[in-house]
Amino acid sequence: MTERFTPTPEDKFSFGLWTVGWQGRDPFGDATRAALDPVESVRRLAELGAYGVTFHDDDLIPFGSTDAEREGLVKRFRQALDAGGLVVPMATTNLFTHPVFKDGAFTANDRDVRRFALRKTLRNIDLAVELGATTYVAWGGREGSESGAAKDVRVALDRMKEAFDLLGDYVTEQGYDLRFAIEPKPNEPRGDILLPTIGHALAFIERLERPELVGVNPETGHEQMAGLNFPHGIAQAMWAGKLFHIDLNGQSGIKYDQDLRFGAGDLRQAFWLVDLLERGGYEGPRHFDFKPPRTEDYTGVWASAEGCMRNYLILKERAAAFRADPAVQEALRASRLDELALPTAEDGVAGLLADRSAYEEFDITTAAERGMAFEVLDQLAMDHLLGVR
Ligand code: 3MF
Ligand code: MG
Ligand code: MG
Repeated sequence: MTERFTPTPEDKFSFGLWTVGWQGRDPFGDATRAALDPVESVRRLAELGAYGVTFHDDDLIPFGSTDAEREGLVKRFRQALDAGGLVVPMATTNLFTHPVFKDGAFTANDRDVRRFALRKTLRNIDLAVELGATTYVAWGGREGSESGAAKDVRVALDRMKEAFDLLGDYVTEQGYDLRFAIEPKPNEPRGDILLPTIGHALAFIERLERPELVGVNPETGHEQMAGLNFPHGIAQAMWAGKLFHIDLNGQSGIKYDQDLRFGAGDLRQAFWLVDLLERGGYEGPRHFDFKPPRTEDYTGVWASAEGCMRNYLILKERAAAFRADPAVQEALRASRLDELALPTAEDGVAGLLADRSAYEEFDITTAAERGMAFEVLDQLAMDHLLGVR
């Protein structure tokens, strides 16, 4: 492998324990791989050049463990982190596997389930902070329904708001340096999930009591499952100051959540995404939430994890080459990207109304006839992406 695509901790690559640790169980088939010890995951990820590891409470401490077991597991994990030099930038709660969450957690119709979900989350927030996490992700995979009357969505959103307001109160009262990131997904496992896209989540956050504490953790495949353009969604999250974290992976079109390694699936969107993250000042972890296919043994698992990072670094190099190419800069000017950056009416309404060239004398025919030169620009991008320029 080429040296320049070998990751280092400065690249800020992180992985969920549940990604490399996925045993390949799916709705139609049993596990194809043996369980992976989190300590082994930490060791291998450190070797591969990752900087961080993330976890659901249950990834580290199996559901139902005693306090003594919990203590022992956390201690081993911490030792592994120290030995490998890995950090825990983010943690999250599993509010979807146990049958008690079959109708959701923060928005389950059953009030006692909602209270349990909050307690489970608060408990893991303490551990997350103890391990140094500054972001707490909330993916509400079971918050939703399969049928119309089963969920009163407006009321469920009241409960969702109540949950995030309470979590915000808790971290504020505790003085924790921790922000929340909502992870949208349109469906799977529920037929329809609440807060299905980045846009829904951004609008929801503005209704919270402490909106500054809450952002988004968008996942490549989740937006693409809804047929949406992931880089566009990320750009809007960045524009809103809400890109607190990101789940990178691959997806081929509108189908089940594939969780392919980053770069597989829609490669062009991956290229524009890396271009955006690198140019747009995103400083958070480049976090991979993928599933090494169940065809793979552990050699394949680590090759898949390596591939995520390698593809990111290749795309980073390709995007930088695209931006540095004088022909691209010329093509960007020909496509008038510099003009898009100018305010439209800094002269205000009065100035706009007084400007006859804006309307009365505007040469509509000429303006309608001029080409945008986007095809030349896009082919240059393609040439860079394919490595022929
Ligand atoms: C499911 C997901 C989740 C979330 C995780 C929070 C199991 O499609 O993407 O992974 O990412 O629960 O980070
Ligand atoms: Mg996913
Ligand atoms: Mg995810």
